Amino acid sequence: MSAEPRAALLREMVRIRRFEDKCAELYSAAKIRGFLHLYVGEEAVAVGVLARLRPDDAVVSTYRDHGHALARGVPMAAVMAEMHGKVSGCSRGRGGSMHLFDAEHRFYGGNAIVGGGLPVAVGLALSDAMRGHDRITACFFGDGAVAEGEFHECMNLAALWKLPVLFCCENNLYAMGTALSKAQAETDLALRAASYGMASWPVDGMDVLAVRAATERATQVIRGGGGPCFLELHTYRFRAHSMYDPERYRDKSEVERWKRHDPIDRLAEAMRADGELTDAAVEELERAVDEEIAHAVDFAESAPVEPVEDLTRFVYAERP
Ligand SMILES: Cc1ncc(C[n+]2csc(CCOP(=O)(O)OP(=O)(O)O)c2C)c(N)n1
Ligand SMILES: [Mg+2]
Repeated sequence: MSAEPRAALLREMVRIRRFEDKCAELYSAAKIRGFLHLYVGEEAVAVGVLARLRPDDAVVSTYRDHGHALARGVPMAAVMAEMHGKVSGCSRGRGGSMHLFDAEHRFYGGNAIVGGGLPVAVGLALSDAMRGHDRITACFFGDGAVAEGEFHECMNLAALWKLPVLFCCENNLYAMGTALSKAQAETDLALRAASYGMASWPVDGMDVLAVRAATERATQVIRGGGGPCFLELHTYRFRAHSMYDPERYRDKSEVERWKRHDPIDRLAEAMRADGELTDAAVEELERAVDEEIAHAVDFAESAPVEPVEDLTRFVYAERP
């Protein structure tokens, strides 16, 4: 792979990482409220998958949705304003961190319900199939969602009707404080997906190039009419489940071990080894990203809140 796309993947992962570091800081300062689930450590998944989707494909996310939204192209300022609950946010400040939404980018939302995005994704794909659109819906969800009944209903219908869904299972080994092996009898999630009769395979989710290549292969199958595909992306969150989690369920040494596979360092090291990345280029990248973040924070802090008289709007669809 040439230097240019690798630089773009690196830039996107650094953008997500530094954006979320800023969010954690703003949360501690009570500028951002509600729940906050960070994606730190898992950036290669969103960036690698979304690098191979087309603008007219659809994306469905989880409550850990900042990385998916940014990698999809939802403007950072609109995401930051949403985190602040401001009307200029991508969901008019009504959703917050867990409910980023942007129809223009076909980003059909974060979702606070574990597994809740799966039926939305299958419905979007069914709609595309019925209308004859050559479009894919990528659906991100965690290992925890595999224990939900709707997961199995969705896998079955998508396979039965050969719907164009790319199932992206972010297996970070934990659902809140419960280890996968303590909750699920069969922990090979790609194997379980295969039992529904769809192409599925495990992927090193800490390697953005591997994720990108697997997505390329899966989208070829789906666009070729082969029905849905399932990627089990092995990844790890470096930070707590949410900002309230004391992390008593895992050893610090386990976290440190996974940090040695940091997806950003891994790509940067490969690029350095090939003479594609210098210290000066890293500095410039971080400076540009920090400038974008500072602009997003200014935009969010100075944006207005929803006027009180609008508070009952959007509960039901408005008549034209
Ligand atoms: C239907 C439902 N059950 C329980 C919860 C509470 N809950 C919030 S996050 C979570 C863990 C989900 O873990 P996973 O799907 O692996 O995603 P991760 O947080 O690891 O990204 C649970 C059980 C919920 N939000 N929705
Ligand atoms: Mg998980």
